[in-house]
Amino acid sequence: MVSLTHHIVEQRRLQPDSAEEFSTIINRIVSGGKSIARDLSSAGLSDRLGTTDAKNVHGEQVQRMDARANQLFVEAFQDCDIVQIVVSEEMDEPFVVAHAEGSGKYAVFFDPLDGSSNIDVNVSLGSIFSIHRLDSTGNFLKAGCEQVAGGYLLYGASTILVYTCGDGVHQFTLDPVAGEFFLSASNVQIPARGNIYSVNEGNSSKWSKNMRNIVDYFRDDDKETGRPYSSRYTGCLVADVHRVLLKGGIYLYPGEVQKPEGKLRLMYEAAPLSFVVEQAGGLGSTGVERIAGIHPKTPHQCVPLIIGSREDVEVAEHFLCRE
Ligand code: AHM
Ligand code: MG
Repeated sequence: MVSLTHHIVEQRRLQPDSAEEFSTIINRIVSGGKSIARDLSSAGLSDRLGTTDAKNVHGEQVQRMDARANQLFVEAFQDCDIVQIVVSEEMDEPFVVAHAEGSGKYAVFFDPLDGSSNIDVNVSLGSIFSIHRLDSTGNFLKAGCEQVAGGYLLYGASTILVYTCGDGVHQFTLDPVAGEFFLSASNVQIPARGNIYSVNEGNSSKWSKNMRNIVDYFRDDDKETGRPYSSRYTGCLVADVHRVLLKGGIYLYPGEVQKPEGKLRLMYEAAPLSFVVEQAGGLGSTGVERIAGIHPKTPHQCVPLIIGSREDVEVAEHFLCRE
């Protein structure tokens, strides 16, 4: 069995020094993720379910486990001297790591607990991460195509970690007895086309006509292209995109007429997941441009997201470019 630590050292795309630094960062992410997995597995027995009184920067009610997951990731980096900045969905301002202030080369972006409306009902959740290198001016807001690595943890029937550092997509499964992640799939490839579409159709009255046409297209009957597709939506982006990664198909969280930027966040949702999916041969798009090419203006900016099998995303882009 190949452990995660061993696998990282072997990554061909990384220079020896950055392989060591990357390994340090991933190990800290893993340590936060393992604590979250442990807390989730007994959340109903502790006082970890339910909401706090706080709202996050996006105006969403913060769940107790959101706050806990954020705290666990921040703690994991508190004494790290190579990560200078931690950005999280649950913190309005970037957290500056005292040990690395002015010298740390990296910034790490987190959605600490993705799909947190699933906590109270025991459905899958995830954590998403993205690692960037600061440039010479200290700028950490870089386009997705400049990520050092991106990936996610998925807390489902088992806990898995999926990551890419630009040399393919690799999946690891947590052995709960050993407390370690071991390689469970390497060089994951997404099918060129799938038969699943994943979208919150309850929002369809808020979409543009072309957006509604996309979903109608996937629901239409057409033997040659394998339609109608099946609909699957858990409300956890990580779980829904992971299904699409393995089985093929398309996940959409579009903009709305009154809210064209959509709901999902560029730096810690759309960009890292697009890095993973594109490394597996798929596409991550807003519908009119590639997610990987967007230059962020703010740490918490939102983008529409259409992601998945290349041919399926291209169909959606084709509809939207008529707008
Ligand atoms: P979160 O990170 O605060 O949980 O929000 C992101 C989640 C995604 O996981 C999911 O795909 C989407 O929001 C669900 O939103 P909706 O309930 O509007 O369908
Ligand atoms: Mg999220």
